[in-house]
Formats: sequence, structure tokens, C-alpha cells
Amino acid sequence: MDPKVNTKVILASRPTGYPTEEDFLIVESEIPSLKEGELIVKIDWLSLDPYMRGRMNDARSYAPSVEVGDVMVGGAVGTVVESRTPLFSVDEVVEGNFGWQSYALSSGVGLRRVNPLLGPVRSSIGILGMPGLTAYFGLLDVCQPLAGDTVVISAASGAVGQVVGQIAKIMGCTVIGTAGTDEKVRYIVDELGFDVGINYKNENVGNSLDSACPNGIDIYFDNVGGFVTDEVIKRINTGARIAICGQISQYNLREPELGPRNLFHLTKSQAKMQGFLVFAYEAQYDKALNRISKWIKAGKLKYREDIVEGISNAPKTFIGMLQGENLGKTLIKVS
Ligand code: NAP
Ligand code: FER
Repeated sequence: MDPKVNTKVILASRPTGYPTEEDFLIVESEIPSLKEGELIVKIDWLSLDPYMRGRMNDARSYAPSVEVGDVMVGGAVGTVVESRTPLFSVDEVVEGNFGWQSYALSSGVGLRRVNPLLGPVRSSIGILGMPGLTAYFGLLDVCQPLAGDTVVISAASGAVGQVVGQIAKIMGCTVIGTAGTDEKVRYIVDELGFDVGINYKNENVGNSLDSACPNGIDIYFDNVGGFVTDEVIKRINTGARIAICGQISQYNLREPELGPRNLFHLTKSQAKMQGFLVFAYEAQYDKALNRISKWIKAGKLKYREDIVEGISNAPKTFIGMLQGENLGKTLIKVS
């Protein structure tokens, strides 16, 4: 095979606050020839996700930080183009933690074979991948929705939020979403069937929640934290369930905000608040993916993807996603 040029995005410096394009460097290198037990994947689609911001910090986590000079981490899906391992053969489509690059060298361990019958391969890193599974388990397992419950979701038009709201509708719940633009609010209500959308940037969130949730809130799927969460917590019902999926309003702050200081509401309402990580549910992924795929095929689950072409656009697309420029799942079309 001819030598291949790998374009990769490496971490150039650790950001404080929002990352800038200078925190990344785009470099090219040649892929070395394959050793026994290795394979090469040509990356087709790269997922950009909020957790990557945390991996740019030098902080203790469930997974190690990206070192300065290393390729940025990230889930991606691609096609095996060379293989010297019996685990995968050429032309198979695989999903894995390949990073922000156009080719990945792998031992094959930890890769997931993508089932093209479930949906387009790019959805294996979107609704039929980590974000969709997060929505599924965070809502169904952590929040245990019942028909008639009032469910509030923050960052409701994003990769995770758009799926949570529709699964909650399938479960017979009343669904309210918060999002940062009027276009996003229109999307969740008009296209996805949420009952109410609240633009947290130009509405009084407390007043809007009062009118949207006259009977209080039974479930809160929190993606953002901050003042939106404060307002929701004030309005929870007896026996409410709160899933802390993420706190994106805090990820880019130089100094974390104080709070929440209103947790006594949980005492009064005997409510539960639980953080969770999707990876804990790995043993149940296949069953969940089959269910999500059936809902998509039945027209019960819709989704949007925000697609940008070219690996070299990953830094600015990632920074934009952290600032709310995306609508739906952020993806880079690599090749
Ligand atoms: P996303 O919603 O597609 O994109 C991020 C969105 O966050 C932006 O579009 C923006 O939307 C919103 N945002 C940014 N800054 C904000 C702020 N200061 N206040 C409120 N909203 C803000 O991202 P995603 O992939 O679906 O992830 C959503 C959340 O789930 C994140 O917190 C992520 O860390 C978490 N997550 C957790 C797990 C897990 O296993 N626990 C797995 C996946 C994701 P607006 O325009 O609406 O502000
Ligand atoms: C995420 C935010 C945080 C996420 C994982 C984490 C998979 C985990 C952080 C940690 O363990 O430090 O969106 O998605």
C-alpha cells in the first residue's frame, strides 16, 4: 500500500476558560507500516462532545487527560483499510476512540463493529452511539419516568437533550426543554413534539417554568447546571428524580460558580439527585441500540446532526459547540 498521510489535531496548550484555536495544532504525519496484530482505520466521521473540554485539563478523571502534544481524544467511526489482525477485516465499519485524526492505527481491542442495518454509520457516534445511549439510560434508568410525569431537560436541542425529550414523550410524559436560541426552541417544540420550550437566554426562566409546569416538576434531566438548574430545583415535586448528566455551564469557567445552595428542596420533596456516566451501562448497549433504532424507524425519534466538513475545522467547530452554535449532534465529516 502507498504511504498514507495522517492529518491530526493535537493539543497545543491547556486552555483556561473557553478554548481558543491556538490551543490546537494541526499536523501531518505518515502512517507507519503495519505490524502483526494491528489494523488501520480510515476515519469517516468524528464526534465532538463536551467531555473533551475536561480532557484538555490536567485533572483527575475517569480517564486520563490528553497530554500537550498528543492527539485530541474522541469517538469516531471509520472503515478498516488494512488489517494484520484476525479481529477485523478490510472494509468493515468500526467505531472507537480513534481521536481527532484522519487515520488511526489500532490493535482492534475496544473497537465496536457498526451494524449498518440500525441506521447510517455516522449515527453510531450520535443517536445510535454514546449521546443517544446517555439519553436512554439517563432517562429510563436514573429518572424512571412514569406516564403523566412532568419532565424538564436542559440543553434540550443538543445531541443528548433532543433524544431525552422524545423518549420522555414516548413514555407519556409532559416535556419541557430549555435551550439558548429561539430557533432551538422552535425545533424542539415544532419538530420534536416537546410541549414547551424555554429560551433561557431571553426569558425569565422561573416565570416560564411556573407557566409550563403548573403541577411542578417530577423529573429533571440536567445537562447544564448553573441558574437554570437552580430554578428547576425550586419547583420539584415530592419524589422527584434529578439526573446530573452534565454541567456544561461550568466547564469553561476560570473559577467554578458556588452552589447549588438550594438543595434543601430535595429534603422537603424527598427527591433523588444522581450523577451518572453512560459507560456504566455498556453491558446493556446492544438492547438499547435495538430499541432506539426501532423508534427511529417507526418515526417516533427524530434527530438533527450539525455536520462540518474537514478535520482541520474540528477546533473551531468544537469551540462553537461549547458556545451553543450547534443544533443537534456535532459531527465532523472527515472523509
Ligand atoms: P450539546 O447539547 O449537543 O451541545 C452543548 C450545548 O450546551 C450547546 O449547544 C449549548 O446549547 C449548551 N450550553 C453551552 N453553554 C451553556 C451554558 N452556559 N448554559 C446552558 N447551556 C449551555 O452537547 P451534548 O453532547 O448533548 O451534551 C450535553 C450534556 O451532556 C453535556 O453536559 C455533556 O457533558 C453531558 N454528557 C454526559 C454524559 C454522561 O455519561 N454523563 C454523556 C454525554 C454527554 P444552548 O444554545 O442551548 O445553550
Ligand atoms: C461528559 C462529561 C463528563 C462525559 C463524561 C464526563 C461521557 C466525565 C468526567 C470525569 O469523569 O471527569 O459529557 O461524557
